[in-house]
Formats: sequence, C-alpha cells, structure tokens
Amino acid sequence: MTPVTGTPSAHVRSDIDPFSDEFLADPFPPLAELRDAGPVVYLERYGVFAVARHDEVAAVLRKPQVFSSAAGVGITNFATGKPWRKPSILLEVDPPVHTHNRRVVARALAPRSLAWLQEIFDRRAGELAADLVSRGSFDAVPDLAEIFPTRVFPEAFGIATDGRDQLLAYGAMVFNGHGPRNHLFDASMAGAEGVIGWITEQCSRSSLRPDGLGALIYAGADAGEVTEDEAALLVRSFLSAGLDTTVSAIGLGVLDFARHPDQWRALREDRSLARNAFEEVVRLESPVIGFFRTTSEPAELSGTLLPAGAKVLVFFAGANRDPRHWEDPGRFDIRRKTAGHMGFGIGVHNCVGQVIARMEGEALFRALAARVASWWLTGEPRPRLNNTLRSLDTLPVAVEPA
Ligand code: OW7
Repeated sequence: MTPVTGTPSAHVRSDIDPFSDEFLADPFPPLAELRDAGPVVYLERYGVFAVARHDEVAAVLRKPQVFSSAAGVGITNFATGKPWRKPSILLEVDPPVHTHNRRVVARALAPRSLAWLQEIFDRRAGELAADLVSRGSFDAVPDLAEIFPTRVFPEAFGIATDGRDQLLAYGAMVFNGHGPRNHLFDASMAGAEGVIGWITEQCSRSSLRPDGLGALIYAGADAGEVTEDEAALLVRSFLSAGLDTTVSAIGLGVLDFARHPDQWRALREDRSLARNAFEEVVRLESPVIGFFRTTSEPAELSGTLLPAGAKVLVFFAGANRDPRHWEDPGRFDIRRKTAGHMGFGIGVHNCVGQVIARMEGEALFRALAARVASWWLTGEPRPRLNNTLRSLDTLPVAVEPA
C-alpha cells in the first residue's frame, strides 16, 4: 500500500508519530527534532515523508504540479484510499481546475465586498469585549474564541446564525479527517449524520441570505462558471475552513498575551499593532499544523529523491519556528517582521480566506486592547487535540478592566 518501494537512503528515518496525542498536545519539540534530523525525513510509522524546515516547506508549496493536492492533502491517498467525504473542489485539486474554482471564490472575497465586514466585525468585537470585561472572569475558549467567529462569520456569509455547535463540530471532523482514522477522528465523527445534514442544508442556494458573501458564490453558477452542485461544494469549503481556524488563532492569541504582559502593554499603547499582532499569533502558533502533498512524478528535494505517489507532510508549524529562518522563533513579538510565515500557506493554495481571518483577529484584538488592562490565567489552559489543528479546550482567565 505504501508507495515508497525503492526508497532512496539519502533521507533520514524517524519514528515520530505526528498524529499521536503527545505530538498534537505540543508539536514544537518533535518538530525541532524533525528539522534537525534532515531536510526531508521519512516517517516510518506511516510510510510518508515530512518536511519541517522553512526552505523545504516553501519549495514544496511552490511546485503544485510536482507536489499535487489532487490525491488529498491528508494522509489518505485518494488513489488508494477512500476520502471520508466528497473531495473539496478547492483544496483537493490542482491547476487548472483549481485556478478556475478559486477565481469564483476569490470574487466573493474582493475588497469591495469587505468594507461592510469591517463594520460588522468592529461592532461585534466591541460588544463582546464589553460583555466579557463586565463579567470579569470567563473561559476564553467557549466564551470568547468560539463565540466571535461563529457570530460574525454566519452574519457576513449569510447562513443561519444559530449554528455554532454544528459549525464547530463539522470543523473538528474536517481537520481530524486529514489524519489517520485514529481515536480523534472517530470521536469527532460522533453525531456526524446530523451535523453533516445541517451543513449540507446551509450550502444550498435557498439557505443563503442574498446580501451575504455566500450568495456571491452562486453568482458564479448564474454566470455559468460552475454548476449548482459545484457552487454548493465551494460554499462547503468556507464552512469547513472558516471557523475552527480562526477560533484556534484567537484562543491561542489570548494565551500568548496572557503569558506576555509586555506585549499586551505594547498593543494597549499602540492599537495599530493589532493587525501585526494577529499575524504574529498565526506565525508563532500555526493553527494549521500542516497538510500533505503527493508527488505526481519522481521528485528531488534538497538532495533527497522521492518516488512518484509519495505522500509528503508539509509542516507549516515547523517552518514558522525554524531558527534557520527566524530570529528567536519561539519569542512572541508583535512588532516582528512576520512576512514569509507559512501560517496561511503560500503558493496557489494559500488561504483564500486570509483577508477575512485577519479582519476578525484585528477587530477583536483592537476591541479587547481598548477595554482590558491586563489578563490573568486563573487555571491551567488545556489543548484540544486534533489531527491537523492546534487549539485550546479551555483557557480560564480574569481581566482587569481598562
Ligand atoms: C475545503 C484551512 C485549509 C481547508 C480546510 C478544510 C477544508 C477545506 C479547506 O483549508 O473544504 O475546501
């Protein structure tokens, strides 16, 4: 089953398991090990290759014709294994199909559609921040990180606004679904039928408010660029990738600030740093740990020969803390030059929603900076394990009002 017959000996082998609970709870020490082991490492346990250095991550992502997404960007090779859901026509495709579909999606995210979003985000961020400050202490995961994106995204996109639980449950399935069929995947699939039914319903034209971003995807169907079924799948991409990712970044960002009061003070003194602060959180924390590519032909990568049909795990989280590229990569520095980080990926598949993600993060950090003088951790934060996403399960905090 593993397409690695004739494996060259040039690459190092490792028994690190990137889908174990220990790895997912804190991936950075084993990622450092993988970076130091070599530019390309063979993961014996799964019969896949991995890259965790900045240069190799960038090199793979810049060659989509050799390092293909069409066999899936999870560990399952669609040539030999069955995807758990109908493949995404945005994420799990290559050019030219990808180029065409992405253009339809990108139109919905054009800047002219986004000016009114900033207004919604700022207003909702202000309301939420004021409410939390008045409470004094709360759990920054369910009461903040999970609330904000699940409130503003459905409002902006034009779907039902009471679907928080379904949206988060679906995101957990989608991101666990890129890993092996382990206990995390199985647990996230509990109650899948109802959740998938709800999501599928939201993807139909009739569920989308005509003034939301989602309706702009169906404009592509009206123009004959995609079929009605394809438009529904493109909407599904937004509901798959647009919630848990921002929830994760916001939760981890609050934790970063709680642990680094000097950085919070800097943001309070100059709120125009909010945008770069969010970017630094995405770099430092890498909500998406990594995705796979599959070689479409034998390929050379930093002196290592990869056979055709090989899965390569591309660690964004490794690249984002590679000391070969970053100065003091583990330091949270909201003034840092963050350009070149891989938190949104790079190349043709780079995050199509990153403009919205940044707008959400910036709006929330800015609103909090205006109202929160300081953060205290009142309990131990706990990670929420997922095969592809880093996030928190609980983050008990108290805030001192500004
Ligand atoms: C999709 C953040 C990566 C994703 C993730 C999961 C699903 C999809 C996209 O982007 O359905 O296109």
